[in-house]
Amino acid sequence: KRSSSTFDFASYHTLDEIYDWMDVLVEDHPNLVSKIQIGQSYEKRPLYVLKFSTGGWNRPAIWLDTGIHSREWITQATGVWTANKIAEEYGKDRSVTAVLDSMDIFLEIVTNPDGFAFTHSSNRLWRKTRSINAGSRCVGVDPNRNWDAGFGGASSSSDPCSETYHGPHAHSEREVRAIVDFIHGHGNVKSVISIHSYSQMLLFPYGYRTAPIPDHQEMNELAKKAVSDLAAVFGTKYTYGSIANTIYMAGGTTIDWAYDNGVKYSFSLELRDSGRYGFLLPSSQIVPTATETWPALLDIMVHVLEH
Ligand code: ING
Ligand code: ZN
Repeated sequence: KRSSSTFDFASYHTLDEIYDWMDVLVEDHPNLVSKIQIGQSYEKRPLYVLKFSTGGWNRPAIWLDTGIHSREWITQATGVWTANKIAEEYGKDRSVTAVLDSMDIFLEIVTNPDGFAFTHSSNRLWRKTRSINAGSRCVGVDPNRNWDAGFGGASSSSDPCSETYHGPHAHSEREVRAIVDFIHGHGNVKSVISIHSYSQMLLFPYGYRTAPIPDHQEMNELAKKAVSDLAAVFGTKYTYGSIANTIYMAGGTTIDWAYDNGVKYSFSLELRDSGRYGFLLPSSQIVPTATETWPALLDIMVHVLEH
């Protein structure tokens, strides 16, 4: 019988392998995990989200996404490991159990499946979606510049050939629109954690302006604790702070949109490494990366639960 826990978490996998594994995880934990489809990609692939829930109706929720930039393979791999960890630790780990006794967790592992398929078939370093741009030979939109928050601002381009092309209008990409509709439709999402690589950072709004958010101090303290607990595992150092102050100003990003749409605890992680391997992080670092990220994610989830 296939089992979700005997999957090879220490290797990178294709889209089909990850989608098949999601079904096995659901089979193994039918009272905790379900799979929902929130939409379709530009190339008509299903957009799947794992829902971790112990019941209730429309409980306060935490949204996690990995792989919105398809070449950031450590993020989808960390998403798989984390999904398995949540399922295994419920009823064992006190924090996971407390979180899931009151809240739901939604996790979209392959947030940009067209791009991810393309990184396997054609171009390992593909970042964007795969939508065709009218009047251009260049393909794709940067899905972390496509959100309706400072859309068209800093570090985004109106050139369809750019890696940071913001798209023809906000939420033009189905992969982005599906999340917007899901979060609005849900109405009770308290936290969005959008996971990228690489640079080893924990970021919070804003990216489209330099002024601090009203919740800056609380977010900064939470981020400080999260990176400290991450570093305690293997000594990996993360910097933290607002997007604009820590990495660069950027318009149209996921977490600025989430924050401006009522999701107070909006964070982005930039996972390993700090540039030696970059997007081509060796698979031997998957389990260590996911393992050290876990306490940081739990810190945020427990803080959300308690506030
Ligand atoms: N870097 C991010 C980018 O989209 C980032 C940096 C992350 C900005 C989160 C805003 C929010 O430019 C990578 N590597 O994707
Ligand atoms: Zn990214």
